[in-house]
Amino acid sequence: MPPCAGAYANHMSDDCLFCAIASGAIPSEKVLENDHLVAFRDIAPKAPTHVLVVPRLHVENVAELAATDASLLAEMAAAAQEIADRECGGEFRWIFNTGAAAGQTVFHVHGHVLGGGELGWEPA
Ligand code: D5M
Repeated sequence: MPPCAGAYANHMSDDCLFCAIASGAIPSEKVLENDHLVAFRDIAPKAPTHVLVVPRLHVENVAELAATDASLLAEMAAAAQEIADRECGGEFRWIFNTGAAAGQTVFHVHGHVLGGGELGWEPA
């Protein structure tokens, strides 16, 4: 069985950075992991806590995930809350960049969990 295993082992995409991180082929600092998702620290953190929550299922963006497997999106929300409970007193910002113009650079859906300090609001 491939190292990513779980129910989504057959739904990986070749040449996808986050599929490779989810499978363990590329190392990351994981903070949470189960059969359906992984969460790991962003390589360029924008807040004291900056974790990416990533489903093992390869879909491009949050709308596609909601349409494909809404319960998996709900699991991602629960994981984000669990991480924020551990690291930021339960309060956090959850961001899904969707499309290149919005800043999406990795086209495997991921929720940014940001917290642990006073966050500004500078979307531009
Ligand atoms: O977010 C993509 C995010 O992915 C961005 O904040 C950097 C992060 N990134 C890129 N490569 C890595 C590795 N190897 N480990 C951890 N984090 C990484 P987007 O919303 O697509 O701009």
